[in-house]
Amino acid sequence: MISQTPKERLIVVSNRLPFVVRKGSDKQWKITPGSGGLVTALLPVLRDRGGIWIGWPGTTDKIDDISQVLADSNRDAGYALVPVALTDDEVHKFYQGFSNEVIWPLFHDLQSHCNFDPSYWQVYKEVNHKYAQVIARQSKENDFIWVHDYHLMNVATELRHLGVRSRIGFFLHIPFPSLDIFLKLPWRFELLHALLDYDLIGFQTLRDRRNFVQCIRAMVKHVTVQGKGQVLTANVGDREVRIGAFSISIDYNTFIEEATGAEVIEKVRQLHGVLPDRQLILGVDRLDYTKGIPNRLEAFRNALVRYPELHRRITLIQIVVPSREDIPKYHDLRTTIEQMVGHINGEFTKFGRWVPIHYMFRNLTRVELLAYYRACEIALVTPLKDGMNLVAKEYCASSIKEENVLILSEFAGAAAQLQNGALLVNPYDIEGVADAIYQAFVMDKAERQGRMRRMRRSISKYNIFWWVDSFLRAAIAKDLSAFPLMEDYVPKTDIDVPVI
Ligand code: GDG
Repeated sequence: MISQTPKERLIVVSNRLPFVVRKGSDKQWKITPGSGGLVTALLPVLRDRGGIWIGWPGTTDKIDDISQVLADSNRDAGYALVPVALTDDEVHKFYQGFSNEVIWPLFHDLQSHCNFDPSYWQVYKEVNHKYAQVIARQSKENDFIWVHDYHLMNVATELRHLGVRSRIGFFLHIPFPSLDIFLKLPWRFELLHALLDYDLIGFQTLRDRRNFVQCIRAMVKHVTVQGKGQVLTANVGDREVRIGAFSISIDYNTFIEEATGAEVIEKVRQLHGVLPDRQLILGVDRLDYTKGIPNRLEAFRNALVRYPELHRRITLIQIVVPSREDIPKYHDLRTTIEQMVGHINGEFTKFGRWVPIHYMFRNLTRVELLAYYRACEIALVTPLKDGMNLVAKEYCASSIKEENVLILSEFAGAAAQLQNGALLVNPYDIEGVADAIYQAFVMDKAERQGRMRRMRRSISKYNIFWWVDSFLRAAIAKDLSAFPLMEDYVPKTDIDVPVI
């Protein structure tokens, strides 16, 4: 698939480099490759056509040393890694501040969590300028520059000011909010115009793209949008901007390979041995208020109250992965979750026989994560709002026997694609989620298999390589009619999920 894209050099830009750079106990720099679908999908393209990945190395230590270490460690890779240096104040105001206390909550429809501190916006622009300077130094005219995510929405504007004429694409990994919510942003006009300086803007779903189109139609003069299918064209003054929906995915085949490995199978056996004669329900999320963990715990409690036959027959394994703990809201969230787990276990535990929730607050190894995916008969993926949610897709890919049930929030981007197989729920509807837990528990094998098969077929076809390939082709294609909508993703209604 990758070979269908043109052979220009690719410059990938993301907030963080896809490598973890830190000093070992011997005071020497250590570089560990990052994991995850984006890295897996983009590194082969970078190797194939050559290019550069630009980003912050995750430390505010001296950049000259780090540049050298990155260059040395990557000498034969076929692509280069170039760091952007950030100070502690920049990390505080650009990353924790504007990115994670303004854009992250606002774009996830949680405006009450926003801290609209004007100094954050100032530093956000300065840091985006810094990234642009590094890109401008490194790029040549024919390169394609692909910028990722909400930390870097101003980069195209800064690059144009610096005289860069290359084509620039942008992909937003989180949702794009509706007009009424976007209007709350004090810097709404500047930010919208900044996005329109990209040549191609990619969103996760049709719903995000529709929200964006609604915003530009309402807020930008002399804009027209036309086309249908996956990629639209907007004419803004004398410029043409492409606007597409590209649902991100996973490296499906590698997931299956890893999930069938001996270590994973042994760990699954141990888990069933420790927790026998019941169905296991999995929740695994980064510590984040968008993931809806308290609502989920309330729904689980509701299921135990309304369906007593579930007692001792189900166990919830809730794993919370530490994240952004420097931000006070995240710290408070952890306390709330832990108090709720304590209350529910205190209320329902049968001493020596059954503890309803097994809770862990830590990072898992890949083997552990895959073992939980495989061992748990049901997954509860119930974010209040989510760009896509890769955990949902990874869980399905790991369901080798196709006997597991996915309960999925209709506000996760993944819902549009997986609605033919998942039990869709509104995460705010406590009784609705509780009923879905019960429905999953009693679902027979034939229905489980039918649902899981449909989801896996779709995830396998629209995998991470399809995502990279379709984005890169959309940036250069002459004929946009060659970009039909994903076949499973034919929204039946304007809100992407079925209505009665
Ligand atoms: C953003 C958007 C969008 C999690 N815990 C562990 C672990 N993970 C891995 C999972 C998965 C990834 O982290 C989480 O991805 P998500 O998509 O669920 O969520 P975000 O981190 O919020 O990502 C999201 C995504 O960007 C991509 O565009 O889908 O909507 O918010 O891959 O496997 N991996 C290991 N140990 C853990 O403890 N090894």
